[in-house]
Amino acid sequence: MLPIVKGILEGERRSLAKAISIIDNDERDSHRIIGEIFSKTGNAKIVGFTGSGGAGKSSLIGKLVPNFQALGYRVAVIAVDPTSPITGGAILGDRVRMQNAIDDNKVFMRSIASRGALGGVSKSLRNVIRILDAAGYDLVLVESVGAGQLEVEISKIVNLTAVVFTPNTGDNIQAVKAGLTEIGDLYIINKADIEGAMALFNSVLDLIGETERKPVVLKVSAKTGKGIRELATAIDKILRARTSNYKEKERKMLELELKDMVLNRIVQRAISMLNENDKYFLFVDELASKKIDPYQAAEKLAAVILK
Ligand SMILES: Nc1nc2c(ncn2[C@@H]2O[C@H](COP(=O)(O)OP(=O)(O)OP(=O)(O)O)[C@@H](O)[C@H]2O)c(=O)[nH]1
Ligand SMILES: [Mg+2]
Repeated sequence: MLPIVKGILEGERRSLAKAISIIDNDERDSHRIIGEIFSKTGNAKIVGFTGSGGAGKSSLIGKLVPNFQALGYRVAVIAVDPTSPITGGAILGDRVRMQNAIDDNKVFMRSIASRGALGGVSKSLRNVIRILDAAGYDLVLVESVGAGQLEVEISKIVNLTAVVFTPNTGDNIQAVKAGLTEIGDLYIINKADIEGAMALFNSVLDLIGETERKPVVLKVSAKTGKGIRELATAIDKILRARTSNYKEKERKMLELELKDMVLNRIVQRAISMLNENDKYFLFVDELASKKIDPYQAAEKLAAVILK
């Protein structure tokens, strides 16, 4: 067993931090580490928090953590930051924001970078969660910004997606409609203490309430703390109600992951096969001199490679 793996299994923070860096930077040892801890994973429940920048995700998480701890969870937080590297300012700001509420020795917090590629984030996130899971954290909260493809990817990894809306960041019903209706299991209207929260709450209820999944919609304020305990209870309740689905969901996730990884290897292999095949450049020549059209060229070349 690698010494770092021993540290992970003992929940030793320095080993955890180091292992997460190794995973996130896709260093050589990452495969061995995952290989050695994999059989000890599968216990953690994962909740994603998504929503526009400034919606209050970090503030909410900060207030939720002690409530989850009171419910008996060992909590870890991962901020997926697609723009800034690990040393960037975002997580520092978040730390300050979360600080009041969080006892640093009981919660593990970390941000992961993504280096642009979507696949990179998913891979990093899955494996970082495995590290935390093996270390005994049984509730992992994942913060990510936005409503794009990244959130859809993340929603495949987490057990529950909470979408955070707020009246003052231009969130309106259009934003709700734009994709987020599909990924949310829980909709949180944050900043209930400011103007417009009730109207937004009602609009979201109208829109979401009609969908088949009937997700929960809650109004809270991370600032005043109103509704936070109820929110923690609601999340806990959904997680418990779904326990029977976990094995099934985990299986699906593993299937997707395996497919991704195999396809990746095949693509890499195919690219080198193409580059090494003389016919490739012959076809390019023929294309350039208009002797063949792209469809025919692709068809013939693929047949040569796949032969
Ligand atoms: N009035 C009010 N302000 C809040 C509330 N929750 C958060 N804020 C403020 O909103 C701002 C953004 O909060 P964050 O928690 O950083 O929001 P975020 O969604 O994590 O932001 P990003 O990580 O940048 O996407 C901060 O200034 C908070 O103090 C709330 O319930 N009411
Ligand atoms: Mg934040």
